[in-house]
Amino acid sequence: MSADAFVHPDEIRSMFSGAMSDMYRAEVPQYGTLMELVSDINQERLAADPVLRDGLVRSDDLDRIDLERHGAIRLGEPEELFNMRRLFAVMGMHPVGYYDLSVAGVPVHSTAFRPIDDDALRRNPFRVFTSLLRLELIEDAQLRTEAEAILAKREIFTPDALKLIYLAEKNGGLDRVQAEQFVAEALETFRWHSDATVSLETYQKLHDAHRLIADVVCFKGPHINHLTPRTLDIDAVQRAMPERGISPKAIVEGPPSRKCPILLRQTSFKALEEQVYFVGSNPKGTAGTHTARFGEIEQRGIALTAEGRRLYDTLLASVRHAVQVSAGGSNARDYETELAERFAAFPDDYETLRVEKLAFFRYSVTDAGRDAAGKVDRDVSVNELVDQGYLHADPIIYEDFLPVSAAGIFQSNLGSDEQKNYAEQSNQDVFEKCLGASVADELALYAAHQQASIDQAFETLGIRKNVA
Ligand code: OOG
Ligand code: NI
Repeated sequence: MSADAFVHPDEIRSMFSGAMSDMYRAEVPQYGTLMELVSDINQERLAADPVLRDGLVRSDDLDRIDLERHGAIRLGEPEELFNMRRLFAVMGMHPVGYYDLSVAGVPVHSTAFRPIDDDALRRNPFRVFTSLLRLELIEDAQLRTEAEAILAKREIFTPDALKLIYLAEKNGGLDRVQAEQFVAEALETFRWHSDATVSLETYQKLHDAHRLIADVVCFKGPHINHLTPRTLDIDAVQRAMPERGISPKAIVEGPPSRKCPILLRQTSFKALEEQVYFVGSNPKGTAGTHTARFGEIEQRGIALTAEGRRLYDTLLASVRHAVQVSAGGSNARDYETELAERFAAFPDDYETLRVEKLAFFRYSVTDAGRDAAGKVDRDVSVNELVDQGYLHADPIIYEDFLPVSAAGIFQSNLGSDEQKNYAEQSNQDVFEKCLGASVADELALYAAHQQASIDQAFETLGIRKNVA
């Protein structure tokens, strides 16, 4: 079959994220309410800020402003992760980054399946934060064996989904009919099932070991546990949630509000208590409840270099050391004040972020640079070219996640300050073996992106390649 007959992976991803959004809104009506709130506030911000609006028009983002940016799932077994990688690859989503959440008391490690190229991100930015349960962190050996046996019995992919993944790998793509079928079959894996696969007693035991373990082990599949649209004003959405009957987590995760946004800010509404049925003596099962699914919003800023990231991590750790926010959030104000004060040490203008190499930028040649092409001094530096007005620098947006924030999102949805101290630590090698591939290094991706823009600009200017 010719490549033309294949549906582009970016298009399959759009079909899939659209179908997932419809499914999730139908399953979790409060998520629909959050989407409406986000859209209203985005419209207000756009009307009030023509510069912001023009920027989004220029970057061709305006039409897609309300689209979901990410979702999350939690898997139980290595083979599930292996096949999930194959499934996401059909949609142009590849594993980027390794996140060890055990250091934050959550017994999982994770990656993000996401589009990598700029064009692919622009066409549809949808990504899925994917965690793998670390059963070895269950201390009770008998319970661990029981959990393993339960997971070994489940198959989270439909036979047709597996067949279509295989076909896509073999032929290099899917045609229209296959792509539509693939999306419908893939969706089944992410669907909510109110029938648990275990008895209430087993659920309770796993739940006592860690709430998250029960969420992963006791159900037929890795139900999508949240979706996350982009907001242009996260503080406004956080404030307005209660007016629409939505109960937000206590604080916004990530950096404070700034003139030049960095990395990622996110907040969520608390997971809902849902009716489920456990395996029991009567045919319908034993009625009970489970808390898992929620809604989240995010706002992204510039990607930081390793040095910038170190500064961010140090400042954030000092804030968290000074103020621990309780699940009730009674001291959320103190936390916000502390956050704002400590982050005053993080430069808040793009020029300083760039010159001090704290963040990544995409360089392009200005009109003046084009006029000067071929006449520019060959040994000139990137900074000099910017100062001379020949190069322009735009922020490269952070497309990944933050482990401390992710842990905060997990924690707020475990319904308590549940914290376990796990002795075993980070194990990227084991994760990559389960995945059947290595994860891309996100910092290397941003650095390559920046360097490619410099190479391109230097070529346009007619000078040798240089390093930022
Ligand atoms: C994932 C939590 C992490 C984020 O946005 O940082 C996450 C989960 O609860 O499964 O989605
Ligand atoms: Ni999330």
